Amino acid sequence: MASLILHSYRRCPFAIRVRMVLEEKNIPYSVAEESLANPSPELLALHPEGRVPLLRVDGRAIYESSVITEYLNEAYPGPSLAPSHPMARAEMRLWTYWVNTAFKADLDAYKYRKPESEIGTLQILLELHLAKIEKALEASPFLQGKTLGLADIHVFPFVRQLSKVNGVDFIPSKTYAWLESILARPSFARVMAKA
Ligand SMILES: N[C@@H](CCC(=O)N[C@@H](CS)C(=O)NCC(=O)O)C(=O)O
Repeated sequence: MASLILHSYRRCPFAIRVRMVLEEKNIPYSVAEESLANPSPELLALHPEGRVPLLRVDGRAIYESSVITEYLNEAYPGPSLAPSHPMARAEMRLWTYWVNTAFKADLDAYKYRKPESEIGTLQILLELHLAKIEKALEASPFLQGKTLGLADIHVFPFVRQLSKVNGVDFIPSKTYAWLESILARPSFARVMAKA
């Protein structure tokens, strides 16, 4: 079996995605905890921007969280975390694209209060984003069906970040319950324990 080393940073939402997949699929791995301000020479040699997460697989390296999660899902046995139908797989990648771009941009602006005068508008934008998640969860307990999948794993670390911002009380009920159910999984407990 390949030896896996994940260059990670405990609080990084992108690294949490990868660690969730490793834990959900019970894949053995070790963590090289990085400092974002002072990345290791190994990371700098393997990643053009010195970012985490980066996964070393024997002598090779891959980065970009969703590239890593899809690789792990395909390369390792156990129930797949991706839907089998090509259209559903495309929709899974659209969830990822959307959270990486629109949701994250508004979340970061809201979190860092930039600009302060726009907080009300940013909250409305975030409420619209959350309504998209809530709508999906009206049809099924997870974003793409009955079981946890890569769409959930890619989206939840950012909803978790929002839930931790002081005074945020506008996460709709199904989205909140979905988040709580993921945070209560043994895999997430292991992710948090093993940084
Ligand atoms: N698109 C990348 C984003 C990774 C990313 O931005 N990681 C942050 C930590 S959460 C990082 O390494 N920042 C350090 C830097 O940009 O120099 C992914 O999906 O893996």
